[in-house]
Amino acid sequence: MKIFSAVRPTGGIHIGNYLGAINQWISLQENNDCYFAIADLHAITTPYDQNTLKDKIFELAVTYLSLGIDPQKCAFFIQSKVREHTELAWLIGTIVPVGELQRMTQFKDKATQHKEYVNAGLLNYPILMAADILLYKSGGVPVGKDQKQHVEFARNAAEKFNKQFGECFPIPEPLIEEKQANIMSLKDPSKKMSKSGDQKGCINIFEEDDSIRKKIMSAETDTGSEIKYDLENKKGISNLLSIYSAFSKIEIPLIEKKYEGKKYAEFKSDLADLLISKLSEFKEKRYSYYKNPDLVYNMLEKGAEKARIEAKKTIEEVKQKMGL
Ligand code: LTN
Repeated sequence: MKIFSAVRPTGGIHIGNYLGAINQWISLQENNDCYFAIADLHAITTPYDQNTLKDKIFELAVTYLSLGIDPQKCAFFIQSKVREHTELAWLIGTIVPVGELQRMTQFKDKATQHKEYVNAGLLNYPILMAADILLYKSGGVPVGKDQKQHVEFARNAAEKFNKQFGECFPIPEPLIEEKQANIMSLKDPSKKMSKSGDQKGCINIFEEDDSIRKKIMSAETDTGSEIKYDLENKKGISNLLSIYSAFSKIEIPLIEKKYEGKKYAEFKSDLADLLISKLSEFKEKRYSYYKNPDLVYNMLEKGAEKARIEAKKTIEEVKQKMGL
């Protein structure tokens, strides 16, 4: 299946992000025709710093490559380097209703968050996203729940285009991983792990070893002493069990068995060892890419070349169908 997804270049990826979206991309690239983009054109619709945008894009590219995005298996590129994205966005913009754009929840949220910066690009964000997806005639779009409405918008646009100008686009499906482990804050296991505000509860994917150990050892646990998955009464231990399971690929009941009669501290110490060993591989890769930025930019350019081939074909077809 043809797959498209993208991520905005905002800093810092934590283990929750890794176990969520990124892992899904990494498994999809094995058996599908995947296009993965760094959505820099979307990033500029909210306030940003033009002096650091390039660094953020580079950091994101390095992060995804270090975690396992393989440019041999997918097209991994920077959105703005394939100009067909903006071209198709214009064309699609002429067939979608303004009312639908104004009703999008992300638009309303961001427009309230940044009252001084409600630009037309922010309103048109879903159009560009639909163009991203449709440009490759994608059938599947791995996204988080928050982006479902945007994929819905792309589906409507595709249907409308097909009806008005003749069959062209497959109707893309959102691929939302429902059974994904929800990784919670280590400090407050009733909240999602998040990099903003909650440094102690959050483990970055490139976190230093000492810091990983410290954060895991001081993670909030519950009263009692049993190492048992129980989301009602033992949120802290349950969260640590989820993390252990996700990184070791061992089912939770088997982990519970292994730690029967053992103390929290022993379990935590083993979990710290596990994370340190898993994340060390990512850190090594990151280091090697940072030493060789040309290699990274080369990979991204190769990805863009691959993407352009498909993109050009779609644009030609669309223009011809629209009578241009
Ligand atoms: N809006 C998305 C990023 C994004 C995207 C896309 C996702 C841009 N274009 C196309 C899926 C398909 C976000 O903020 N996560």
